[in-house]
Formats: sequence, C-alpha cells, structure tokens
Amino acid sequence: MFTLPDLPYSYNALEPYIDERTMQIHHDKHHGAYVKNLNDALTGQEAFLSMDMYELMKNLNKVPDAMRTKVRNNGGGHANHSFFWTSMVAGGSRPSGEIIKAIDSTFGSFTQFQDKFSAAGVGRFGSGWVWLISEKGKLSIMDTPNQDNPWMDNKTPILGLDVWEHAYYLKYQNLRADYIAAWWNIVNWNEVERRYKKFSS
Ligand code: MN3
Repeated sequence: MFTLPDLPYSYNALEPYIDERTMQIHHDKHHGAYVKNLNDALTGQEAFLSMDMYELMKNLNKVPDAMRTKVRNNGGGHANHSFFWTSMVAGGSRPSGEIIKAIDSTFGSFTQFQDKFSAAGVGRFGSGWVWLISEKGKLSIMDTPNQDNPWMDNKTPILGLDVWEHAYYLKYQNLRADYIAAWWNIVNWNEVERRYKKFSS
C-alpha cells in the first residue's frame, strides 16, 4: 500500500508565494486521490504495492496491461508530488556549493538556468512538469506531460516543478509565468544539492 506523506511544513509555510488554500487542496485532495487511485488500481498486486514508488515508475512495463495507464497516471502523481513537496522550503534558499558550480558550468549562470527552466514551464502545453535532471553529474532540463516523469525514462530528477493549473489557479489564475517566477523564492536548494551529490557518482 502506498500512503500520502505529510507535508514537511505547514500549509501556510510557503506564503505568500503559494497560498495556504492551494496547498491544502493540492496535498490533501489531489495528491490524496492519486494515492487512493493507485492503491485501488493495484488491488491484489502485492509485488507492486510493496515496491518503492520510484522503482514502480521504472518498472511500468511490468505492470499488467489492464491497469498500466491508471498506475502510470496515479503512480506518477504520487511520485511527482512526494518529490515536489520536498523540493520546496519555507523562506527558500540560494544554490551554493557543488550544485551552483554545476549550474554555472552547464547553463552559463544561475539566471540563464532559471530563464531556461521557466520557459520550459511556460511552454509546456496543458498539464505537466518541468525537471532538472542529473545524469552522473551532468545537468539537463526536461518537461513531461500529465503525470509522466523522468523515472519512467530511467532518468533521475533533482528538482521538479508542477505546472498543472491546480498548482496555482486559486492565486494566479491563468498567469502561469507569475506562479513560476514566485516559485523560485521557495526552492529548497539544500535538498537539490543533496540529491545532486547522491546521484553524481
Ligand atoms: Mn499537482
């Protein structure tokens, strides 16, 4: 069985950039529904129900055909949101140490990285995600539709941004670019660097 993880901070911790009501609905209702639907889809499938969620994403091809689409959508929703909550922190932070060196050498500067990542988020048509990937320390940006994610391609994200309307519509309405601009203020760069170091070797 998969379970809904608690937020690592209070619902209002990311104010004013992400509002309390959005966090309540996003975590309790949206993420909660992905977890419930994932467990329902995998009823009786103990091998998959006991799998680490990221391993499940890498092994979607082994899930029986009849339930694979539901597992892809809801398992993706569970993995992506679990990763998203821990990618943010109250008060935010600035990248430092090894991660900023890698960003500078790959993208030219932190600002150029932000511009490219933000543009991928604005440009993602419909619902989806933007990711910073580390492949043995080599950084790249990718975006995915719906609840698809890099683990499905055996890639390792170290940062993810939800650009579904449910992530921002209450506060920002149709202004996705404004939501993304605000989101930079609450990125947990300590966590991103921890992931970067973990997946660099
Ligand atoms: Mn979402």
